[in-house]
Amino acid sequence: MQRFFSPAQLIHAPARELHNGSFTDYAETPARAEAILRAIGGAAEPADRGEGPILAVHTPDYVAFLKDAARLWREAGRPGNAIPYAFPIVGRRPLKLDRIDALLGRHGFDATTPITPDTWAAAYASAQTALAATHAVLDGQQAAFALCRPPGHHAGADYCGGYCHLNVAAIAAQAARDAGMERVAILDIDYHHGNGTQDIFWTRSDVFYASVHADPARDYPFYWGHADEVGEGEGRGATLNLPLPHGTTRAAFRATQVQALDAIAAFDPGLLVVSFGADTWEGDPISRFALKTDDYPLLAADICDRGWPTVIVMEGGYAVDALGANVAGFLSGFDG
Ligand code: SP5
Ligand code: ZN
Repeated sequence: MQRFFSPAQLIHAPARELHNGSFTDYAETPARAEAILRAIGGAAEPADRGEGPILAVHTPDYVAFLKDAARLWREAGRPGNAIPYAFPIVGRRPLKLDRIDALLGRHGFDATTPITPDTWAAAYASAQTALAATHAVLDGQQAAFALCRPPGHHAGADYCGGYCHLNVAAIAAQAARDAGMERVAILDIDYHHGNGTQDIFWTRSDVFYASVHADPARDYPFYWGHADEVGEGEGRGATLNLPLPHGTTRAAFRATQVQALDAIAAFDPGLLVVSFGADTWEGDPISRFALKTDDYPLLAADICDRGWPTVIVMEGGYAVDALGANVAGFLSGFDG
């Protein structure tokens, strides 16, 4: 399987994140990507396809914000990385404020996603990596892997959050649509619900979004991913949420993924994007499922067996020492 990664993705390295009321080490570290890269034996550098495919998903205001935020933060006299502290909760007017703290809250939904002077360049490279894998599949490969990092599925059209800045799965899916693929499906099997991906395609019938994730009644991102969220307008029925309880092991996860795959089969996509997170692993430091390393090849084979041309993009997974084996194991399920 072709694999893509750009070294520029490593330069985003926030020092700390707000966690349970204190600052702790940032969980989404460059070491994650390095561990995966070692385990899969390297990856090809993506071509640069420019900002067009990013702006096909994200708003110009938001892209400008990602580029400017670290500079505005520094100009306001702040040390360290930019982090929001005030948020315009649902119902606030869309004011044209330019104060850095107002912008951070307007374009971010949590305080765990710091922006550094290198965030834009790394997120841009992560998006190019997703696009390279997408074009490999559009050009005839059966499957390709994008070692995306920073990840993407918590990022919406105009907001960041959950360690995500640009929604790489959405950028991949939209690029496939723009290349003429009529129906594209996204299967999200990260531990967390992909709220950004859901929001981006919420009212659309051409991109089906199915997610297996920790019940948001108990777990981040809380406000999205409940089973009764099915899309709206033309998108009604093109969103499928399958929440699972803490402690979920292989049998329940696999059966639920089959449910998602059956719904995707009914949609009949020409291309599948898999948002793959290894934070479903039993030892993940911030998650509460109990999948084993041996489960990943099997879960991947269930996806592979459906026969859809498949782009795999990397999302979460924070047990750095186990990450390489878990990701390499998942990819091996596509080689069978
Ligand atoms: C892509 C992805 O998996 N994002 C996950 C975001 C989860 N954020 C909420 C949990 C924050 C836990 N912070 C742990 C800090 C450890 N130092
Ligand atoms: Zn996750």
